Amino acid sequence: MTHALLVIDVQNDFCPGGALAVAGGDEIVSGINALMADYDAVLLTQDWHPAGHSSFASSHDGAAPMSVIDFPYGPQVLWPDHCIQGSHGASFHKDLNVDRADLIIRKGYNPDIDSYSAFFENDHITPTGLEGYCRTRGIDTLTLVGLATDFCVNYSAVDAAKLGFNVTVRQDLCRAIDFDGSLKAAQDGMSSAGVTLS
Ligand code: VGL
Ligand code: ZN
Repeated sequence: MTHALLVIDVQNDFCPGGALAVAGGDEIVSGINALMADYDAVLLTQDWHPAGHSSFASSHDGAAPMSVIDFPYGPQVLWPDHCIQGSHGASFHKDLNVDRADLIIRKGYNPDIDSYSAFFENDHITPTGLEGYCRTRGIDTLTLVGLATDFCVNYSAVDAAKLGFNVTVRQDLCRAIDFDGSLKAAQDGMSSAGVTLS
């Protein structure tokens, strides 16, 4: 077994004070750092949007942040502007042990498609390349931590399970947006996909 720790989006914009702050987002950083030594590989994701990204409410006339509209690939939540490439908000939390990471994979750079999952963009077709990286390194088991439980962690965990990886989500080292029942829906979806929730 080759076991990787996949750390999802521990970035300033998802921490208190950020543009899309997740309550308690900064509380998980020291626990994540402490886990890193136990894994064969540490992989980080970084949400990385161009200014004017199509998932931003500000890109749609009159649309309120957190409203939902139909995109060619299905319903899409319209977010406040966040994680703009090169911005402070897109940077990792200052205490995250980035030096331990073997890989930093960026996602959400395609202006027309959002990308919650570390493996596929929200069209569920366009790969990020992470699957190939994991397979060529012989990584077969993934433990996920990070932000947000109900969006990027959830989508990443479900995709990983569908791809055949053994997947565990450490919920104590994740925090949720919990928008409109999204946390419960995510937990149910992850369980059905065969993800171990611990
Ligand atoms: C995320 C919403 C938009 C996340 C990223 O990291 O969960 N959520 N972009
Ligand atoms: Zn985003």
